[in-house]
Amino acid sequence: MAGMQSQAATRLSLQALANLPSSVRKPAYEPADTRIGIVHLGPGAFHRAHQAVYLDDLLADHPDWAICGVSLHSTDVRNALQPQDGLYTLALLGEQSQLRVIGSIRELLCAREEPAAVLARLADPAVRLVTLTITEKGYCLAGQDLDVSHPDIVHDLASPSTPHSAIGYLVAGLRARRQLGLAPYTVLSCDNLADNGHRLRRAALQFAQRIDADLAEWIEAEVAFPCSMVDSITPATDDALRERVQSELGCVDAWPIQRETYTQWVIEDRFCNERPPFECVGATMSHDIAGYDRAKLRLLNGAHSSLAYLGSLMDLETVGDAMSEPRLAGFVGRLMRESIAPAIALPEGMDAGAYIDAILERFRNPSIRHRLSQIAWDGSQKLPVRLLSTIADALALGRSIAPLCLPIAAWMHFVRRQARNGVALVDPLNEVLSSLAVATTGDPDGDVAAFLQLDAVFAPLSADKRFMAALRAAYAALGNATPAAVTSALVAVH
Ligand code: CS2
Repeated sequence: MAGMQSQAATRLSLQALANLPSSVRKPAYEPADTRIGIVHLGPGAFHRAHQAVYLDDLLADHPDWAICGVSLHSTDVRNALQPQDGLYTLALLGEQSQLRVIGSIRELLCAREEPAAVLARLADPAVRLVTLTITEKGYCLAGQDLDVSHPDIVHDLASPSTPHSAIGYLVAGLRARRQLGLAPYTVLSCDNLADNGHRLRRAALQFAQRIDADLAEWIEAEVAFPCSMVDSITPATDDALRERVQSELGCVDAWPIQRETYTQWVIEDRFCNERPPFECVGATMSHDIAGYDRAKLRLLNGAHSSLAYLGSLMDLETVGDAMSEPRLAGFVGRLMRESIAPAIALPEGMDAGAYIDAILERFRNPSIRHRLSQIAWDGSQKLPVRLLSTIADALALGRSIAPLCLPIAAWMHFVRRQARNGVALVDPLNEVLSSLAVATTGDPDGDVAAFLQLDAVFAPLSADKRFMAALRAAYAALGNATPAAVTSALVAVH
């Protein structure tokens, strides 16, 4: 027993790898022998559960594509992983759950504390690719354009050599490379935004134009911003995972992560510098990914957000719980089949029915506890790309939008409930939303009109009379938003 206790206190590290039990899969290469070829902005759980795993598969044969993970503001990831030589454990949650140690992140930086080191990496000729998972809010967009009133952008435009935002860093790095006569890196967005590469390119160009017109021209001509679609359900780390990992590894991992076994990465094959042979490790290289990203965002993520807000009002805790509620599960299945799929142009050859069935099966995965509260974060950023864009397309096609408005109305009730209970929202618009919600009275006309003032969320739909009427009806149908009232609304809507 004494031996076990002292082992349990050991930290995961390169040295500890040799002593891990054989049931735990380890990197098939010497992490110390790899070289950094990618800078990744935003090495949170999703990146570490998804892209870093594809690279971990690749490094054995292609050792010059290791990752430098850069957090823009928080020191948490660096402080957790640096003492572990960048190693961390991934739990794959399926019928047979497996633990795997990932070694592809070889350097961790926090830009706020080490800006010079980040800029030096971006200017390193061995870095040929910059990838990003900074979530919707990290793009600092207002609609399709760069939000030049965003405090980080205001700062970066005034001091472009000491940026705060991801856009500021991307452009500062490109500027340095141009000055040094180096080829630019490709910029690959891996966030849940339709046309993510195009949006990022537009924002970067708008930023560059304001600081240096020649640089903007160079970026426009020389830099590729391919789009990509990423998919893997990644529930946040909890104590149960930490304990399981510690007991199976026999050593401490400060920040293990977990995800379902399913994973998909579709990448537009348009790079301006060398790229890793992603196709060798299961990613799909494509010349046109538009369609894949829309289908995934609007079907999977649209359904997820619907479950999150409706399910939270029903006092349910996880996606699994929500899928066990026949009325809610039935509503979401119909929403995808009858309201979302017919309103989008699906990629050629995609069987919508099979795709939807597979998503519902993933949501029912009994090995996963994916909290609705996690999915409910950042609603103001997620709803426009996940559901409101489908509503706009459905209106253009003259289709009914009543079912699509129910989750939007549920979000409003959810925001209202959190404000009335004094629970802070996890959302960049938290303050605006809370003061708006506190002033609501429960009257559908007044409340919906107040929410529709939020241009950042509702433009360009806010003035559409059909949308206003359908949203008011959905808001009224949810009544006082108790579980019983939500259940009745779910039944009545279709
Ligand atoms: C989820 C996504 O948290 C959320 O908003 O909808 O993280 C979802 O699990 C992934 O996009 C699946 O690929």
